[in-house]
Amino acid sequence: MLLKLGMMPPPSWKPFQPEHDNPLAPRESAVPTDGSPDTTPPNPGQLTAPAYSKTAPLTISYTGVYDTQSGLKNVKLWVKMGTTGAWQNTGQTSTAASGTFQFQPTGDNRYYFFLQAEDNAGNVSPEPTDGTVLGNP
Ligand SMILES: [Ca+2]
Repeated sequence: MLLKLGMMPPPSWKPFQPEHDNPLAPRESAVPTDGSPDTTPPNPGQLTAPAYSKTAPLTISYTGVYDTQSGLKNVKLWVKMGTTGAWQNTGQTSTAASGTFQFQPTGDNRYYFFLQAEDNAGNVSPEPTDGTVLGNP
């Protein structure tokens, strides 16, 4: 009679129970806690510019830009030159929730400034219009 002996497990042997592969274990998730996609544009905050300046460039300060879901991507500075000018994107952007822009005026005139904000989900706050900014229809 041939006996074949197997290895006996040591006394401390326990069934293998991986801690991290348990499908019933709670897991962290990258999905927002409320599970909803971000469809809301950021709050574009407020900006302040000097009422009158004899020096250039003009310093435009802003504060209070935020997005509560996907987070702020950037803010853009828009400008309007003169009361009859067209709103233009200056091309200046910032990723900070508050800060300053330096704007180089092209001559004596009245300049209007506006902030437009974008979040990380691609939502963008409205572009400026005379109606929304100056109250002129
Ligand atoms: Ca948002």
